[in-house]
Amino acid sequence: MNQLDIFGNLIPQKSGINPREGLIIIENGEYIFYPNFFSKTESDLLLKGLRSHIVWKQESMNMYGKKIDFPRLTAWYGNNDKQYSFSGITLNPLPWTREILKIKNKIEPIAKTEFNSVLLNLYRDGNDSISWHTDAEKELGLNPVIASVNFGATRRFQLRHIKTKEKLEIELTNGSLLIMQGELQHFWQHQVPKTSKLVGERINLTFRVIK
Ligand SMILES: O=C(O)CCC(=O)C(=O)O
Ligand SMILES: [Mn+2]
Repeated sequence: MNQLDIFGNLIPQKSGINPREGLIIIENGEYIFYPNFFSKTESDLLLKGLRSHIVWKQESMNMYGKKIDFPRLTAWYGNNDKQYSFSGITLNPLPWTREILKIKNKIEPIAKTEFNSVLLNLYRDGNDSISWHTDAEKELGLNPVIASVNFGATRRFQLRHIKTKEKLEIELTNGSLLIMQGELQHFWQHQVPKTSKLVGERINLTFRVIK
């Protein structure tokens, strides 16, 4: 549980791996974390379903005239009037699937947000990753609420304060829910680094509101 000071205010989280759950207030931002939001049975079923029903794509970007593959597979689903552009690519959404809607319906009351799109990432092994970035595209609005759901292998999620370089780490376990909100995207970058550990597949879904 969160710790409160004598005035009843939440004590900001210090650097290091964060095993706490619930609403976590940090400097210049906040997030909500539940390591076991989905049960193991539910998570294993959703991992299998998403693995086979989602149309996974190898997207690439252009860097200095060279085509570079993203180190993971991706997919974009949601309301059909919402396009999304990042890293030089523009995605048109595929229609919601039964599994994605099941997840969306379960997380929306916690996020207090109605999402209209979801970006899915498939990390095939420890060599797949996403490097330092913020989810601060214009179409996400000023202080976006981004709900990230994880199935499969546990991977380490890192946050780094843009100015102070302070680092926080969270183990994103099978069935976990991480909601980034408040000013977080203005002040903190995040990444899931590669790992030399032998890890299996992991599917991450980040639900977003495209304005
Ligand atoms: O896989 C994750 O936990 C993070 C994914 C992410 O940051 C993104 O898709 O923008
Ligand atoms: Mn992100």
